[in-house]
Amino acid sequence: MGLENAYFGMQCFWGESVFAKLKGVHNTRVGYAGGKTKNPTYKGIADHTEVTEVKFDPSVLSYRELVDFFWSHHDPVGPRKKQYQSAILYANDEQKKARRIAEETKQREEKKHEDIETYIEPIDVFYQAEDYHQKYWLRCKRDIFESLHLTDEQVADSLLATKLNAYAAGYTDFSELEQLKKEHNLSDELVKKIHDFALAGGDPRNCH
Ligand code: MHO
Repeated sequence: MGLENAYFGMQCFWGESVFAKLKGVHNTRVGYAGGKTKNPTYKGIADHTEVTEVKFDPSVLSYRELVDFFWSHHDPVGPRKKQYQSAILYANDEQKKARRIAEETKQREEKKHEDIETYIEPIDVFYQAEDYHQKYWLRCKRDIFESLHLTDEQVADSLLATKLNAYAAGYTDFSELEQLKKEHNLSDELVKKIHDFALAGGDPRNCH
């Protein structure tokens, strides 16, 4: 299965959770990209933007669909500082072709709103952000998170963490939760907690 990565800046990268709603998304990770400074950190982000890396299966979900989803799930009107600037960072030739889609849709948006700040560039290096930023909303649900016993690597890089992070942010399509339960032997109690929490609307601004 040939998976691809796509990179988007949509303000605070804790919003990575939104991509897990899409079928065909296998993982999300957050990091810094779009600048020239080497080894940025959250406190020393320099000229980089907070970016979500979306790992997806192009036979299920097209890059064009992802770009449309990007436009409809954040506010591209700026100006903001570079850290939170809206951005499309394309990763390969196919996506470069799709760059035209990004630019055309940007022109369309510009007819509707002034000051669209979105920048469109090839990705150079994606610097993975600190562990505490990965799947932020899932980490916030300490009791659920701790009972999963995931390593930091599994948090940054697994379908389980990607989907559960969306439920922690209030996603309520539970059709995939049963499957995850089976695959990962999640207890009834844990699944009920995830379910109830998502139905309550998530708790994203009330962390720790
Ligand atoms: N401090 C802001 C943004 C965090 S994001 C990782 C907030 O609490 O929403 O830049």
